[in-house]
Amino acid sequence: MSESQACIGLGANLGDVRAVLAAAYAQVRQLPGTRYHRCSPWFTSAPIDSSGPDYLNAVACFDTTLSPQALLEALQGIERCHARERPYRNAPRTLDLDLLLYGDQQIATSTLTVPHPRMHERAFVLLPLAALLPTVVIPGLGPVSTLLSSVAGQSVWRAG
Ligand code: PH2
Ligand code: MG
Ligand code: MG
Repeated sequence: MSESQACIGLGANLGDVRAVLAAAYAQVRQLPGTRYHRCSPWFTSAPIDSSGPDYLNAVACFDTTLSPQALLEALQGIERCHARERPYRNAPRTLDLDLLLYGDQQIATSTLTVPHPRMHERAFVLLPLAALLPTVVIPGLGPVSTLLSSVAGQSVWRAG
């Protein structure tokens, strides 16, 4: 079966974010059909188009034989384990797991858009992604290093 490199964004700003993100990442590492897991450093940032406390974010990547849709559903299952609620768009959340990249594929279905449609506008995604995969190219958008310059005004700092 063919294997692709997937990148996911992890984020949270409600509750015990460090504990929940650590537990969620451990669950991601256990997903069937995934191997060679790597995670960026953790970053803190103020909510962008959202509200509540500061967010803790990271990007993880791994090789997987799961299809994009199967991976999306697995990530949503982990979100549900951690009491993720969706009362309104961009509401503060106990856990957010976003499928950012799936190999070099561009996907647009009713349930999934890859690359994630707003990832190139968000320093809290691009900085950890660049720390993990400095030469990655976001399909249709360009190298992460180039995209970073357009989000230079957003304040994101390495979590202590
Ligand atoms: N996620 C959002 C909206 N805004 N802001 C920060 N700083 N970090 C996030 O993860 C985040 C956000 C929607 O998923
Ligand atoms: Mg998100
Ligand atoms: Mg999400």
